[in-house]
Amino acid sequence: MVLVLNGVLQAKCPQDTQSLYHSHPIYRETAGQLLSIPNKVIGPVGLLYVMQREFASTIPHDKNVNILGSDSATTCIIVVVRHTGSGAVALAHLDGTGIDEAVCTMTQRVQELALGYPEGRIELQLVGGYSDPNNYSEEIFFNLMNSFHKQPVEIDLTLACVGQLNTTVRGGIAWPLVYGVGVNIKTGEIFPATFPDKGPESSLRSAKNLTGPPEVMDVYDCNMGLLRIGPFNYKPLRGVDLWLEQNDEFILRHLSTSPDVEPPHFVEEMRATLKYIRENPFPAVTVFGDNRPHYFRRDENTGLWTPAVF
Ligand SMILES: *[C@@H]1O[C@H](CO)[C@@H](O)[C@H](O)[C@H]1NC(C)=O
Ligand SMILES: *[C@@H]1O[C@H](CO)[C@@H](O)[C@H](O)[C@H]1NC(C)=O
Ligand SMILES: CC(=O)N[C@H]1CO[C@H](CO)[C@@H](O)[C@@H]1O
Repeated sequence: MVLVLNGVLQAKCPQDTQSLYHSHPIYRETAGQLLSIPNKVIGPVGLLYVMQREFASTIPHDKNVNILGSDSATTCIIVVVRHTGSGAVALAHLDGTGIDEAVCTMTQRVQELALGYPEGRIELQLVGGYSDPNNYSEEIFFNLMNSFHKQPVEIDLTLACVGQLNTTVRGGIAWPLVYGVGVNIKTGEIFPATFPDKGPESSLRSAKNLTGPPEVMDVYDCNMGLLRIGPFNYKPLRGVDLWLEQNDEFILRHLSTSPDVEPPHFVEEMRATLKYIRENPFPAVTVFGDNRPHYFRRDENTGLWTPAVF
């Protein structure tokens, strides 16, 4: 019983986004403030990009990271947990799977990073998950609320730009208004953003999302300043050659949860992922043969993540 809405401890968590916005109109205002900020296009320097089924956490004086961010959310929800006293922050991009565990781990991680700061509360911000025709995002919202409600600390929901508040109707089709957000880790400021560069090994990470285990992966060690990928395995994709022979429309219709409203690069990225799976059907052998993570460190000259050799 520890979810706090608009400053008030809740006995029950909201059943859906409609009832949240109905009982607490303040969330309409804060979502409106987010939506009034113009979208920023963020380059790779100082960026820690979080892909679907990943999370990362850090602290304001991390010299390797300025912005934590994720985009292409459509039916997914981007979750930001931040401790106000220390500024420790975690960001996840969640679909329907692994929510309970991810919520628990993110909350614990932020608390660990906030040790030694007696003042401060834990704030929660949710962005993404437009009103899709299958109600995928409503289900994610509901599961998120329940998972946060179970945490042993009080969690203040300060922003929920999801469901109808993140939806506009054009030509009879519901569209998301915000596809992605960035968090300035120094100030905690959150803003709509897109990220053309998804960071190292994006096809490998995307392959894990497509056919891999449902666990949400922690991709960053802020004490060491290391981006960390794997080790993990994913299933070879049956008929991957057949998939690659299909036209764009087919790929869009069958591999997206929201084919009408995907960003323009969706099919291109999906093809790159399918090709990657074709070339690496058994990553446990060909990619993570030594069963060790792949590490990347921020290069001081270029500001980009480069493979770290030990
Ligand atoms: C989605 O939710 C709305 C409102 O609760 C409902 O009217 C609609 O039938 C649902 N759609 C599906 C596909 O479940
Ligand atoms: C992850 O996989 C789902 C299908 O399970 C797909 O709709 C989504 O676009 C994928 N996301 C990325 C980043 O590859
Ligand atoms: C369809 C719908 O509810 N759209 C809303 C999207 O968000 C803006 C800002 O909160 C609202 O003004 C729209 O009504």
